[in-house]
Amino acid sequence: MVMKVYGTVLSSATMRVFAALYEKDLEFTFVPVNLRAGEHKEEHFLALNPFGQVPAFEDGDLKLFESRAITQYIARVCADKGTPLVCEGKPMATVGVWMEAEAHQFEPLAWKLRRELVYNPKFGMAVDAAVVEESEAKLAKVLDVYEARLSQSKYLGGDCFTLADLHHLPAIATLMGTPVKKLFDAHPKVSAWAASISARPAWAKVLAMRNQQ
Ligand SMILES: N[C@@H](CCC(=O)N[C@@H](CS)C(=O)NCC(=O)O)C(=O)O
Repeated sequence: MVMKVYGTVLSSATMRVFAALYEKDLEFTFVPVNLRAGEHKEEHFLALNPFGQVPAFEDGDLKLFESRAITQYIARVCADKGTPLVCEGKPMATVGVWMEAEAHQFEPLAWKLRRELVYNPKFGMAVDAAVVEESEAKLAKVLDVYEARLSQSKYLGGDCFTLADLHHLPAIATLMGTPVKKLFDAHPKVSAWAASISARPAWAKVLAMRNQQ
């Protein structure tokens, strides 16, 4: 049974799932969901994700939502394929710490900055300069912590690329095209890490899907 991803190539959460599938060299079916038409709030989609958000995921009779839970399922159920992405025992505890850091320290600020600097201008909405200034200042502090971590190990979870790194890819791809890039440039280890994870062939496949849109 081929896994199915419901979402859109413009959604960072959906891109996270594609990245995990490509790292694992898995075939999958992509079912586009038209957010502009509100398809994600329709009954048939709410049966897949009751929060009415993309992505949603099916593997046979298993239905999942929340991109980070989906990537963890893919990594564990296909442990013998492609890039490991997770590990066992004590090392996995550290990977878990950095997956949480991405979700709770990095992404909320990265999202505010993407909204203000990319999506609001795109949809003709005003940019709140105070939100940008405050979020940049807070993200700089988060990146100070990342800089210290990446001075100890090549990747956030340790010596290997894992989901802790992969989960950052969609936000980094967008932020690098905004003035927020300067915050990364000011952190040499973070900057080198961001460049190295962004150069992965699996991520290039995700970007190619987005660019075909
Ligand atoms: N925590 C969720 C976030 C999902 C999410 O925010 N999806 C966005 C697209 S990236 C969405 O569906 N937005 C439309 C909406 O909320 O109505 C995940 O990681 O899957």
